[in-house]
Amino acid sequence: MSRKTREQTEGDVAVAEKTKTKRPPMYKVLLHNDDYTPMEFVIAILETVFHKDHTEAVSLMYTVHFKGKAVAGLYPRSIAESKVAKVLTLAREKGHPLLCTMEPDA
Ligand code: TYC
Repeated sequence: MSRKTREQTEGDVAVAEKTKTKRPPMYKVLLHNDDYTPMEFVIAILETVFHKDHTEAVSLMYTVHFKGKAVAGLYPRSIAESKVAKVLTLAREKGHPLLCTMEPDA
């Protein structure tokens, strides 16, 4: 059996620490379909909150409309929480029932 040198072990620790600091756990932010939120409002949310261009926003809105839900973005936890809160605040201000949730990525 071979044994690691101190340098190799320190290298492993450095790699582990680097991995931890550079790759936080990621969360999917999902938009859910409903029968009342206007399509144009969902498109505007995708453009303003999730920084999609207009073509991608329209496509994603239709994915939600026809399939029930879709991932609007993938973010570290605190950013995902902010996106969800922003979407819900904007939707409720306009009286729309739009649902936005987050879940761990895999
Ligand atoms: N189904 C809605 C309609 O027909 C549009 C819609 C799309 C609502 C996406 C929510 O996340 C949503 N007006």
